[in-house]
Amino acid sequence: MAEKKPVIFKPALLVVDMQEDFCPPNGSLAVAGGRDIVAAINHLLKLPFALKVATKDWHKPDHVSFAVNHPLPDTNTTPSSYATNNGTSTPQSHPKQTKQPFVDTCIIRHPDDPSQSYETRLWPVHCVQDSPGAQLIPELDHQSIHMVHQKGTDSRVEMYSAFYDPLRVYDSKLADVLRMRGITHVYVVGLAADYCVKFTALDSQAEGFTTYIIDECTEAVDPDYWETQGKAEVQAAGVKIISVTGPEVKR
Ligand code: VGL
Ligand code: ZN
Repeated sequence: MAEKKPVIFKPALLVVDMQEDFCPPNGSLAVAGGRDIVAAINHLLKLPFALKVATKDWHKPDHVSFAVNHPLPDTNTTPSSYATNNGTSTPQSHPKQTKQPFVDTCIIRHPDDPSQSYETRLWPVHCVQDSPGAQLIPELDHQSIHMVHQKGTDSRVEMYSAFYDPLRVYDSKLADVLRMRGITHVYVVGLAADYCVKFTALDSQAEGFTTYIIDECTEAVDPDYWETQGKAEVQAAGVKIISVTGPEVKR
């Protein structure tokens, strides 16, 4: 018989990026159905998780993931023609062209070791610190949240995970927070399934927490990718995708 282990179960709920910019109707990076998962999340927030954390994507205006921060080489004018505007108020002859959100990508390099790099998708401006779009949606049960945890604050790196960026240039110390409180299991919900929820769950599992994504409490930017590939990717890493609806129990 297997040796008996002591029962330790101290679950945390991570509510990822339930912010205006990720929700219809006005979010700059709105995920379809993003607002509709809040009722199920609020149900979970009423339960006695040992720790309930809401994360916020919290970018400065110069964040590397904003497509507008990636100018294209100018083809119509000489490079100096609108760079400084010569100190006058003459309007620019044409707007500066930049990379396009959702379609273009950029390469991000480790600031101290350029040999380490990754390619990442570019986005519309979203979740700028203290802007209305960065606020948690008002429908969320704010009273039940113990702690708000900011991510994406280092403009040099993309940070989908609430723990750290892919090259660990920036570490939000979330793993320390969870360990300090003796958390054993982590339940991840929120937006978006295929980006911040996915990478937060992968890092949580890798940090040693038994990690779950709750299916009804997340929505994807690209639902087709999430259903056909994304779920299998996180499951292959040990993350469990669970459902909190039904069966109809007879009472
Ligand atoms: C997210 C894209 C860019 C997310 C954050 O919260 O899933 N997606 N920044
Ligand atoms: Zn972001």
